[in-house]
Amino acid sequence: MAKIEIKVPDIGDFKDVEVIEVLVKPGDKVEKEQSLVTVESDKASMEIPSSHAGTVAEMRVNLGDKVSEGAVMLLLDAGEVAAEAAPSATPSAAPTPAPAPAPAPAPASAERAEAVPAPAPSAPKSTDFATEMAERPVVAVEDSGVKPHASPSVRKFARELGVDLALVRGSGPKGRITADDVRGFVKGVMAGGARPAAAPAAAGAGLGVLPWPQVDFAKFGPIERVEMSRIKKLSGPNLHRNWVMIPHVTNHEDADITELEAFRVLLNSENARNKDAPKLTMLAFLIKAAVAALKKFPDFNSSIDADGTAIIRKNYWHIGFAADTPNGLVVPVIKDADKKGIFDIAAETSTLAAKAREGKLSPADMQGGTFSISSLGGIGGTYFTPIINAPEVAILGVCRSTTRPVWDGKAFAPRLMLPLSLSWDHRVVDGASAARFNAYLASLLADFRRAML
Ligand code: CAO
Repeated sequence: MAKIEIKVPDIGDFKDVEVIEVLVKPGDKVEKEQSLVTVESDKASMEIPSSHAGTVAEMRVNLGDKVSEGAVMLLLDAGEVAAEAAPSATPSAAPTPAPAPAPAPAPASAERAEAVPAPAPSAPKSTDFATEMAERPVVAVEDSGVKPHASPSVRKFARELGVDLALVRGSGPKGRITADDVRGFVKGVMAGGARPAAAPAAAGAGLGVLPWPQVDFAKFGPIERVEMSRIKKLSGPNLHRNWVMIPHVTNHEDADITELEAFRVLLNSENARNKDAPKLTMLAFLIKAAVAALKKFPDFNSSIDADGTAIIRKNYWHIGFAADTPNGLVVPVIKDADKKGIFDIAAETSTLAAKAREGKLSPADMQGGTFSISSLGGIGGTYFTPIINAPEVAILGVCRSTTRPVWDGKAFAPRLMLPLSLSWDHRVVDGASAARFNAYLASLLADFRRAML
């Protein structure tokens, strides 16, 4: 029987990366594209699939080994399937996959999303191995310490069981959560035992809520089943966790942006003939103003430490902004927004928003955020309650500005008012600070010269 060497394909930036999980053993039957091992760099982890179907004859990698493209992972007795795939008598020769395309885009990071979904769920499902590689979720490893440490397959397993990994104590190396830990957790919950606490908010009893209603909707009328996009499937559990685990409060405020909007329109009209000048958006001013407010109120630019006993203030200001895409919500991040001018920020938000819509954001585009802004100003609405993008502790929601009569002490004057909604984590911030933050932010937008101070 032909033995085929199954090698590590082109996995982009993953070079000399550690094997953190071996998912098969000699004698196992594997399907083409079944995951064989998980590798992890300092930034992310990825499962490597098999390029062929067959039976594992011999493992060539062990836990802890370092591998790069071309390393032989295992030998496969490929039988007839392989004979067809590799008609030359040469043993080995897993096909060399084409270079993996751009890194899998878009974790819907209203979490530093755990898994980064690949784009374009509407595209026909590819059977091409290289494309499959590119579509595999890359799991971003966050540096906050809050994120549970687990391989993609364990995350998938936990998702299937509806287990929040933040609640599971990892028994693997460096506290990594294994599949057995997830099983043990489920058994513990089913037996009514105490939950093993891991994350700061994990202690305490379960929510004890009723099971989700199971309804046969077709009994009541015609229905249509629409599969969720990958981004939605991945962002949903993150949003749910953030909503359930963070004690959210939202403060609302109105900012008088009459002068700022006039200034923005003036600058855009001055630059109308300059093709290289980016269009200035209110979002760019908001990002700059938010940085100034975060500098004045540093607790809003922080995260809770993994053990829940300290606040990690960040002396960098990376501002995420929610971008609406055909496949769902993603949050690209403007890094070092404090060091950039308004025109640069406007250009970067425009580039990142376009990449988001095309499903081309890389994991790096969405990592490291310290505070987020969700602007619905181009769409409408008055106020809303944005969900905090953990492990951040606050998020600013912005709605459509409207001209309203505002009392100036002597008379009503028409003023352009921008509704701001700040959601904040009550474990870190209190209501008075939030009100001060909002009032300060509004004062900056009312007189933008103050943002330069
Ligand atoms: N008030 C009034 N008008 C506003 C405004 C505001 N607060 N914000 C933007 N506008 C106007 C813009 O000036 C622009 O008008 P013109 O074309 O006449 O100049 C128009 O609305 C469209 O703006 P935009 O939304 O395309 O651009 P933006 O820079 O303001 O926002 C982006 C970019 C990426 C934030 C936006 O496209 C987007 O995706 N928003 C949705 C975010 C979202 O889904 N949040 C919800 C998260 S919770 O599910």
